[in-house]
Amino acid sequence: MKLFALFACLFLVAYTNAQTCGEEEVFCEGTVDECIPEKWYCDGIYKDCSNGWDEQDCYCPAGMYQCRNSGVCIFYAQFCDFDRDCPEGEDEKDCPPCPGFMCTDGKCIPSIWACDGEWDCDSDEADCNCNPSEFQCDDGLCIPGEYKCDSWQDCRDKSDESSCTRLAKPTRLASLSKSKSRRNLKKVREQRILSSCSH
Ligand SMILES: [Ca+2]
Ligand SMILES: [Ca+2]
Ligand SMILES: [Ca+2]
Ligand SMILES: [Ca+2]
Repeated sequence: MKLFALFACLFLVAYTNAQTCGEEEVFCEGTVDECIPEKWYCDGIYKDCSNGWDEQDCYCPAGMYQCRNSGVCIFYAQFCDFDRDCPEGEDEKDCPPCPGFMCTDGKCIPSIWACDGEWDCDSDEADCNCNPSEFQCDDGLCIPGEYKCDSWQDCRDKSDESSCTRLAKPTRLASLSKSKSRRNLKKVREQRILSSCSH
């Protein structure tokens, strides 16, 4: 019974200490009241807890960050790169705001990718104003007007091929030529993006 009371007491002390750490901190187990920033845990750089607890049981190579709980190893360059690399997302916390277009799923993309006719995240093609010559899919994507009712699905939601009166299927030749022009369209967009990045 005494042993149980001792364990209960130790647990209570550890729990109470853990609770005194801030939200972005971890408690140094085995110490009385030491807390360190999360990013210092298993950072392979320095023993930040006085007893070195933060660098025990770490298996990521030196210079890599070990994500909490999951143990996933990431490079420090993956912090604040607008991609969630740690399962719990601590690599994307407290980061500067997105310099481009912020998608509703948390992804940050260059502004020129928004409303460019290709989905780059969950929301960059919604709420775009199409040119008069374009057709707007129900989900917001703009596609060339001639792609409407051409028996090819161009809108993710198939709205370009719904409400069509004609059912004619494209000839093999027509299909090939359209496929080529679509590939070219994509290539042009990629070149446009690359050239804008190099400036
Ligand atoms: Ca450390
Ligand atoms: Ca990241
Ligand atoms: Ca886009
Ligand atoms: Ca179509």
